[in-house]
Amino acid sequence: MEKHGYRFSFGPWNIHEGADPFGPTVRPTVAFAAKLATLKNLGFDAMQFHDDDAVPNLDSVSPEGMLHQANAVRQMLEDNGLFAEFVAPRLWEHPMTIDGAFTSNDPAARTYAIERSKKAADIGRELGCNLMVLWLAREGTYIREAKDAVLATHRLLEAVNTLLDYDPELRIVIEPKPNEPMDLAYIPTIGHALSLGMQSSDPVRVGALVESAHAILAGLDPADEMSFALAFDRLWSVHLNDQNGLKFDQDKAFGAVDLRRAFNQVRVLDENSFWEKGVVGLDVKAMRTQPAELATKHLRNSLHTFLRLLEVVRSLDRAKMDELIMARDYEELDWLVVDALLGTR
Ligand code: GLO
Ligand code: MG
Repeated sequence: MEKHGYRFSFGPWNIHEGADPFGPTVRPTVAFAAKLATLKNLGFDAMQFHDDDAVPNLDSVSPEGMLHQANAVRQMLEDNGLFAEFVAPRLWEHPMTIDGAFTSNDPAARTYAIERSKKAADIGRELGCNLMVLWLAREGTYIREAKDAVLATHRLLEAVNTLLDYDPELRIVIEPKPNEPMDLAYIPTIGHALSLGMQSSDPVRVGALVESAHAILAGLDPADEMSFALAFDRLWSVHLNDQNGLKFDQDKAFGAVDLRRAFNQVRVLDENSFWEKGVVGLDVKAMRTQPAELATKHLRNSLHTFLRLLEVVRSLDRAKMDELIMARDYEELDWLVVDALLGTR
């Protein structure tokens, strides 16, 4: 589709070795440069980054070494006509973050989390992007009595404020998820993410990222979660994917489970000119059964599904829909949508 106006991204972790909690890797590691080439060849515009995707071994690199490495990555991006969408501090792998990062009961762990996030902000600056994603992976508990939830909420707010203060150009997007790796997380929905942002020291610099699967895991509709953030002009990124009900976070290709649910996400994004506001990001995993040379089709499929659904959205007969809404003939409206999704015979 020509002239759709959208820009697309995925993260290096979306081309992966295929390990799961019950089995080892099944594909070789792909070098960052090769992932970048795939990104470009598939028609994407931007790369998403964890801090250590840009600067491996971040915890043991000197500050100058960190900036030097980040700069080399920026050069690679520029050479390929690409850009960095965001940098996210990876606060869930280091032993210090075993019981959470900003909400850990251990003050040394909380300090580590703040210092690590400041490094992520510095890397972002060096990559030429001021967007930081906070996926609050371990900010929750395995048992509810382990932490004070009121205190944890204050600690999250304090962390957001510290980062806003550290870099006056930084914009933060909170990516909520209700569970996994924790039993229960403190910021499970967009409502939680946005209330935290509104309480911060600079609310215009805190927005949200909706991941389709995370909304579904919270028992919510991703398009409605997006709409809530759009209503306050706070939807600055999305992680499109799909999820087959309430189980582990599957990160299936966008639209692979429920095409109509995917259609409605594209519809609300397009009705609210999301192409002017942010990049359409994917967060999808290849099936473990795919051999290495075929393990990027989940990215291709997701992008194509978005573009095909965009065609459907833009071809809808809006006058007819308004008429049906006014007449409250929702069965006919239902058919109009289903018929459009089924395509021509
Ligand atoms: C996991 C999250 C994860 C984040 C990424 C960026 O469930 O979706 O993939 O999006 O680490 O912070
Ligand atoms: Mg995500």
